[in-house]
Amino acid sequence: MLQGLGRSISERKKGLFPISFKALTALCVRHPALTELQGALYSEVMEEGSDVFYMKRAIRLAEKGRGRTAPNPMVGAVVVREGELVGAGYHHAAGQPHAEIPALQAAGKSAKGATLYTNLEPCCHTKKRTPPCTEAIIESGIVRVISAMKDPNPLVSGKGFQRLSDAGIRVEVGLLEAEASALNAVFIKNMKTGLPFVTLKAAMTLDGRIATASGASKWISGETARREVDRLRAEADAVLVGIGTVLADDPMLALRHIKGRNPRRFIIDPHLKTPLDAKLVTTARSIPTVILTTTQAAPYPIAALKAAGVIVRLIAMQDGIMPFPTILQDLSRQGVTHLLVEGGGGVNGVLLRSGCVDRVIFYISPRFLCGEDAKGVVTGKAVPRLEAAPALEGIKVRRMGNDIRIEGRLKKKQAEI
Ligand code: AOF
Ligand code: ZN
Repeated sequence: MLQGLGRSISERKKGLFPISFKALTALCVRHPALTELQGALYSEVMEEGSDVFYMKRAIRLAEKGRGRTAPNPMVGAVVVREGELVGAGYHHAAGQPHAEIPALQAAGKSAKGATLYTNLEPCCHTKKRTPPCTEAIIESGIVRVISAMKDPNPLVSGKGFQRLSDAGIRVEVGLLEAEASALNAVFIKNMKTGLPFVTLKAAMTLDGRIATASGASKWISGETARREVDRLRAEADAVLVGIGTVLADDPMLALRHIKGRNPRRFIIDPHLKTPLDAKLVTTARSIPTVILTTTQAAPYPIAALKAAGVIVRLIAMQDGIMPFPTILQDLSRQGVTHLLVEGGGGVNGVLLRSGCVDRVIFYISPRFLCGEDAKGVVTGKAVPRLEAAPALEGIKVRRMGNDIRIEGRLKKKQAEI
């Protein structure tokens, strides 16, 4: 197991292996080309052997499962004995062993008397795909378990820690909890609400437009940003647009620049206007397409769409609209854990006003489309008061080529907290 975790310089640069101050200095002396990167590399420095050092390593290992573990969380584990790392592992995919198992296997007899670091509470529940990790930990002779956070899964939540301490293991919880919760934000939302995590993504100009008056939008953002959108698509298990976007752009919503798993494609189409020759329809047999419509849709296209391999779901209307919370419940029933919304202004507006968005990622191109006949990024009825404006927190800003990327989590309104 440890062999697969080689400590090459490139991996260190990617931050997979936090490095000690001494080791980094020696590395820079040996490889003068690294001097330029020293600033960035020093931010990775932390005291080797500290609890934080090993927990960071567990979190970085967990991240290796990104995009493959749904509906499970990303989890990493390391085993440390007398200051020496003797085992490491991570959860590769749902149905496969949990992170603790390969870490303990690699440690073998050295696990006796050792400490296990993991970013999530070890599981203790049975009647599931894999056996409970708590029993493997107890049998291995581990004496101390450090976890970043409780498992939000009600079948575990605190019971895993209890089982370990009942067996005489020292349990410490909460180290780097903020990082660990951010890492598994999707899993936490799924467990706590039963609904998919929603990321709203858009590419716009500096004046908040996503297309010219005639609908031209290819391409607002540059290639670096567009590549990242592919990564977002590969990470989510579903992508959603409104019928307006289908009619204006005829999008494919598939990975274009990178290899990976394509998400299922969902269209909100209340009156069933999706053309039979739309790319989302003609490719439905290779990448699933689902149309969310209402009982008001004309019956005949349903049969034609189904014949083309499209799945059609009827959503109950409420006050003449398809309520987004109902849509999310339906997606959850179809096994969606993370929804990426790439809607036009209409869908973006409905979603932001409905309070159903968890995270926003906008790419801003330093250009202007100059005028209200160009399509806006968020349209529909404006919020009546400044205090009612949906707002972001935990903002991250990054430059991507010529574009600016801004990401944030939607602040919960007082009533929702
Ligand atoms: C851990 N370590 O690596 C993971 C955990 O269906 P299963 O057997 O894979 O169990 C899934 C549940 O186990 C999941 O909902 C979560 O509570 C926990 N995930 N726990 O100790 C791991 N992936
Ligand atoms: Zn487990």
